Amino acid sequence: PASTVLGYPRIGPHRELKRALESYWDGRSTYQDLENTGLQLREETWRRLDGLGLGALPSGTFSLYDQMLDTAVLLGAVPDRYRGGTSADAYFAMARGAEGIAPLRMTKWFDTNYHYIVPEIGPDTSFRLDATKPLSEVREARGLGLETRPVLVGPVTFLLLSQAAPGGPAGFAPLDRLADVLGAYERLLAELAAEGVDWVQLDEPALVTDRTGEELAAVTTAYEWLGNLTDRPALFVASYFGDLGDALPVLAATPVEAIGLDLVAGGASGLDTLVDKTAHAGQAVPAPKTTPAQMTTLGKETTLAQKATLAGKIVVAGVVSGRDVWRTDQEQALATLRAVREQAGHVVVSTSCSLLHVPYDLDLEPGLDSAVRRRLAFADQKVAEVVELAALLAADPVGPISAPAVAAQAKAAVVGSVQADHTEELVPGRDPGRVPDRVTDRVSEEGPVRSPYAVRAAAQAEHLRLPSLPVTTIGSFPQTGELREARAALAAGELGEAAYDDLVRAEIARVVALQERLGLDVLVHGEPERNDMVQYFAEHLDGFAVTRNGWVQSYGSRCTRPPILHGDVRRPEPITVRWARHAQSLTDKPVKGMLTGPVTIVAWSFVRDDRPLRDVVFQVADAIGDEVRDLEAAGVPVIQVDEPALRELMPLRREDQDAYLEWAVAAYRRATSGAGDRTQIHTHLCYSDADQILDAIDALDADVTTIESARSGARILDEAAIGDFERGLGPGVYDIHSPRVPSTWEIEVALKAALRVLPADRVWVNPDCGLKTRTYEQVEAALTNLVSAARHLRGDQHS
Ligand code: THG
Ligand code: ZN
Repeated sequence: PASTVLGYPRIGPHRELKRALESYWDGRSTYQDLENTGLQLREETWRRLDGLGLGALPSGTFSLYDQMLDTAVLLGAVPDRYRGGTSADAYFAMARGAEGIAPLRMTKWFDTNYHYIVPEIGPDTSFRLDATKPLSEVREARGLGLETRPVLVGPVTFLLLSQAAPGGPAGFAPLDRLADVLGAYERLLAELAAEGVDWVQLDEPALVTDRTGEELAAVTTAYEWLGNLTDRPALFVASYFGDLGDALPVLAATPVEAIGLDLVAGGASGLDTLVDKTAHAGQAVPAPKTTPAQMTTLGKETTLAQKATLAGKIVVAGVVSGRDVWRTDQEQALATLRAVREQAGHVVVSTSCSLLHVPYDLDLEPGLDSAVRRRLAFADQKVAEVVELAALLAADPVGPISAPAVAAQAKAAVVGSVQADHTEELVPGRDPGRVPDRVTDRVSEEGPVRSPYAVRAAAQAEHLRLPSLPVTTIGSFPQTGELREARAALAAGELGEAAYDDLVRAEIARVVALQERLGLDVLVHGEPERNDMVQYFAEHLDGFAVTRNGWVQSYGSRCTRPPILHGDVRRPEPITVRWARHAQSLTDKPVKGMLTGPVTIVAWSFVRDDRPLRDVVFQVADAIGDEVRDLEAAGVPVIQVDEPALRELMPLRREDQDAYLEWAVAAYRRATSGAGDRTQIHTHLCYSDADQILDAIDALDADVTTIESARSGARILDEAAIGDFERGLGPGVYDIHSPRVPSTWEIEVALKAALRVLPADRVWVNPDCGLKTRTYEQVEAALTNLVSAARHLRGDQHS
C-alpha cells in the first residue's frame, strides 16, 4: 500500500465521545453505552478511511481518554492506589482522580494543544501485558472485512514521557526499566503476530527532541531487541513533530522495516537530515550490501553510505501536515516525495503526524467564507490528499536526476516562499494592514519603551491608591447556564443583539456588586460575554475565521475550536472597551480590563504558514495594543494581558528556544508598552511550567504577574528566584481547579511565605486562575476568606 495516515481524530465529528464520556461520568449511562459509542466511532472511522481510498488503515488510534494512559494500562503499569474497582474505574481514576485520590499529572503533548496523562513508573512497577485493546480493535476491523495496522506508543517514548513514581530512589529514571518494558513489547508483538497482524506502528515522537547519548543508546537497544525477534509483525517506527536529527542514523541502523519522517515540521531540514545524517552513519555500519547496479545509479560516496542505511527501509513520508488546516502544495509535496524515493528502498505517502490535531471534515463548515475555504483541508480532505499524492507518485517515472540535486530542488521549493517574505520591502511606521517584515531595532520591535518600574510604580500608587496586599481575581467569574443559553440563542438568531447586551450588562452589574460587597480592591467585569477567550478575540478581529464544528480534542472529553488565522490581522473596532467601561461606571474601585496576549492567541489558533510566525504574532500584538490604548483612554486604570501559552509555542529543540523567547517577549511588550506610566499592566500565566521560563516572564516587564500555583507555583514559591522578582507578584493562593474552599488560615500561611521574600506592597492576593469553572457558592466563600486573610495580614504589617 502506497498511502496511510499516522492517526485520525477520535472525539467524533459531533463530539459523540465527549457526550458519551460525560454522561457515563455523571451516572446517566452505563459503561456498556460508552463502549458502544466507542465501537461505532471506530467502525465509522475505518469505513471512512477505506472509502476515501487509503491504502493502509491504522487501528488503535481510538482512546477513551488518552493514548499514553492506554499504553500504561496495556503494560499493566497501574499504580497500586488506583487499583481496587473495575479496570474502567482504575482507568478513569488515573485520568480524573477519584474519592480522595488525585489523578495522575497531565501535561502538554510536545508543542501541540493536546494534553496527555503522565504515567508513573518506579523501580517496583510490575509490567503485566494486557493486549486486549489492540487485539480487539484488529478483530473489530476484520469484522468489517478490513485489515489494520495497530498503532502503539513506542517503548522509548513511553518511558521518556513517564515520570518517576514518588518516593523512589534518587537518580531513578523510568528509562532504567527499558529491559522490562521491552519484554512486554516482545510478548505483545508475538500476540499480534499470532493474530495474523502484518505491521505495527510504534510512535516515537520523543526522538525529535534533544536526546542524550544514553537515550540514543536506548533507541538502539530497543529496536535491535524488537527487530531481531522472529515472532513479530513488520515494524514501522513513526517520528513526528520535527526531524530526527542524530536519532535518524541510530534508528536506521536497527533492523526495523519502516521509518516515518515528518517532512513538514522538519520541513526541508528533514530532507537535509536524511542526506547528511544517514551519510555519517554509513561510515559506522558494516560493509554496505550495495549491488554494482545500484552503485552506478548513485555514484557518489555519500549516497553509497546512505544506501547502506536506508536502501533496505520503507520510508513513510509525512508530506501532508497533520498539524494545520491548509491544503497541501501538491507540486512541493511531489518534489519532496521524489527526493525521498531516491534515498529509500520504498516510499509510502502519509501525514506528518496523527490527524488528531485537526477537525474532522470541512464539509461540516458550510458557513465558511469561500475564499478561505478553498485554502483549507481538514482530516478527511487530508486523507484524500495523501491518496492522490500516492497515485501521482506511482505514475511518476523515476528520473535520472541525482538524489542530492532533487533534495536541493525540493528544499528550494519549501523555503522559497518564506524567503520571499523576508526580502519584501520594509514598510515604515505602524500599518496594521501590513506584516512588519523586517523590524531590525529593538525599540520599534517592542514599541515605545515604558518608564522604569520604580517610576511607574510611584505613578500607579498615586493613581490607584491601593492598600498593601491588594486583593483581585484573574478575570472570569462563573458562567451561568442562562448566559450560555442566551449566547446560543443569539447565534441561532432567536435572540436580538440588544436583548443579549442587556443580559451581559446585568450580569456585569451583579459581578461588580458582589466584588464590592466582598471587599476586593481591584475589580473585574467577569467576562460574561466570552465563551473561550481565544475564540472571542478571533471573532472580533479581521484576518480570522471561526468554525461551528471544528472541534479538536484538548484532553479527555475537553475540546476547543481553534480559530483559523488566514490573513492580515487587524482590529476593526474596540472589542472589550464597552464592557470594561460599563463595569468602571458602576464602582469607585479600580476596574481591571481583560485581554489575551498575542502569543496565546496564535498558539491556540491554526496559523497561516506563508509568513514567519514571529511576524504573525507581532501583527496580533499590534491589534491587542490598539485595545490597550483604547481601554486606557476609556478610563480603565488596570489592564491585564494574559499570556498562559507563552511556554507552549516554545520550539522543541534547545538551540531554537532563546530566539523564540526573545521575539515572544518583544511581542508582549509591543502589545502593552503603549500604556502610560500610571496604567498598571498585569499578566497571568498558567499551564506554563513557569519555572522553566522565569527570565522570560520577568522580561515581559508587567507591573504585576500572577502565576497558576496548582501545578507549578508551589515550586516557584519555594524558589529563591521569587525573591529576584522586582515587580508585583500574585502567587495564586487559591487552587481553583478543586471545588475545595481554602481556609483563611491556609491562605495566610501561603501569603506569609511570599512576604518572607517580597515586600508587602508588591504582594498581591488572588486565586491562581480564572473562576469560570467554579460555582458562585464556592467563589463567594473562597473570596471572603481571601479578603479576611489580606486584611488580617495588613493589620500585622502595620503593628
Ligand atoms: N482555550 C483554548 N485553548 C486552550 C485552553 C483554553 N488550550 C490549553 C488549555 N486551555 C486546555 N484546556 C481546556 C480546558 C477546558 C476546555 C478546553 C480546553 C473546555 N472546552 C469546552 C468543552 O470541551 O466542553 C468547550 C469550550 C468552548 O465552548 O469553546 O472546557 O482555555 N482555546
Ligand atoms: Zn490560569
